[in-house]
Amino acid sequence: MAFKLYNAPQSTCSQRVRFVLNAKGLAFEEVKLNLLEGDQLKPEYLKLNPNGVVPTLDHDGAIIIDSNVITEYLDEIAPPINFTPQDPVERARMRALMHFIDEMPAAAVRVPTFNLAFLPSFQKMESEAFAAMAASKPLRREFMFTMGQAGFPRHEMDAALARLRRTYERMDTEIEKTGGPWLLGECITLADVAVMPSLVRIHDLGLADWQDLPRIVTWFDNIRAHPAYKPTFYHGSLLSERFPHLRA
Ligand SMILES: N[C@@H](CCC(=O)N[C@@H](CS)C(=O)NCC(=O)O)C(=O)O
Repeated sequence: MAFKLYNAPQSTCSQRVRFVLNAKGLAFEEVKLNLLEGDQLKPEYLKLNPNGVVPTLDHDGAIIIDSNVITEYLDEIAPPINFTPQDPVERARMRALMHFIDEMPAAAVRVPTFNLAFLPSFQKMESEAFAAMAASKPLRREFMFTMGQAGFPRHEMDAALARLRRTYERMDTEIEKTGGPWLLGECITLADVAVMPSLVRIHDLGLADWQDLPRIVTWFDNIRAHPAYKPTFYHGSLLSERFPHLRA
């Protein structure tokens, strides 16, 4: 089996897939796209992924897109290390959480990410070049225009951080219900993998506000101690490692 992963080191969606590949011990060739330079919008890449986003998995020529779809695919084709419960009801719970995660933290985390890390690069662009780049994004056109070159206003940042806070509270409730330490109980699942990069990102941006939720503190320690964590977050995967202004 040959795997080629089109992705970006700092991309939270890519980090989900790298984590599962690493956990399963599957060797993969990594094609790194420069998202700020628009590699994801080039015609040859759009043929693979018409959404113009990473990640994209090429498995022996079969093209699979969307990070949660890719992680489920990997779990189906590459046992025995498994991130999906056997019981259909538990499996449904995991998938419901994955939908919640894509709708809430995965979407919300883009606001502080773009405002704090990427905005300075966009502010250096001529306004016409910025508008053309934003307009060329199949999935994120409106997001880019809403941000503009002035950045998201304070109330959008606050709303995004509130949605993230509600995510930690929801995770806390799930862990309390199942007995933890993972979201669905004793075993780590794709739901934990799906939410992990959002918490890592918020922590890296210095915005983590879950210290009053000990179950989340433990969950975060546990996921960072997982053997797949280090190879997934190689140097350059954290925004603070790539953007010196974040460290200042
Ligand atoms: N639902 C997609 C979302 C992928 C996505 O938003 N990827 C981001 C990086 S995490 C991206 O490629 N952004 C490029 C851009 O905004 O132009 C997935 O989970 O794969």
